[in-house]
Amino acid sequence: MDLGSDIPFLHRPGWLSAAEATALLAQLEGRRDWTQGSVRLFGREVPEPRLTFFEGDLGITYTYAHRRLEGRGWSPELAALRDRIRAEFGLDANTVLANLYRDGRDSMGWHRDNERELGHDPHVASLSLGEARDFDVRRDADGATHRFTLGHGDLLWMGTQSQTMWTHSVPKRLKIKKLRINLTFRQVFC
Ligand SMILES: O=C(O)CCC(=O)C(=O)O
Repeated sequence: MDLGSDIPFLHRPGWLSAAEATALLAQLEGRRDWTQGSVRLFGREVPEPRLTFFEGDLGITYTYAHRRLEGRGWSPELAALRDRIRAEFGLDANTVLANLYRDGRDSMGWHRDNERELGHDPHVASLSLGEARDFDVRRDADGATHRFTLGHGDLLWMGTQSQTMWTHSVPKRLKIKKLRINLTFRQVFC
């Protein structure tokens, strides 16, 4: 089915210039706070198939899949991106959750970003760096799907109803040997 423009996702290829994206990728790759979290699924602790770190305003907490993340302030480079996103999309992001996919074996299953603290209609700005990966979205109403391929420096805006009427995923791609980093800027309401 051709979803045309009837879709609350906006793909902005090259939102960051290649030079900006490459510098940011190198900086983020070198961070020491990447961790492999685990989530509780059906009563079992399961390691996440990716690494993550979290930044946010001091005192902000965000919990997903029983994993509690705490804001301890912002690094200058991510604060600058947060401000740019705020100016361009009007999203008052006070947190960023970063995902590192070591290669195509890392992935993210179908889900929505709809935790209670994200409010009744969460909007998310998602920035991709490194290896291009597919990003699939699926509409609840009829199961229609659409695939984006998110490349180095691309921004994906997930707007109104993107988290209430749709799910999304990053499927495994076993032929991909290189790393990708994704930053999801979110507004957490206390
Ligand atoms: O890696 C991506 O592009 C998506 C990340 C995502 O879905 C999430 O953090 O909830």
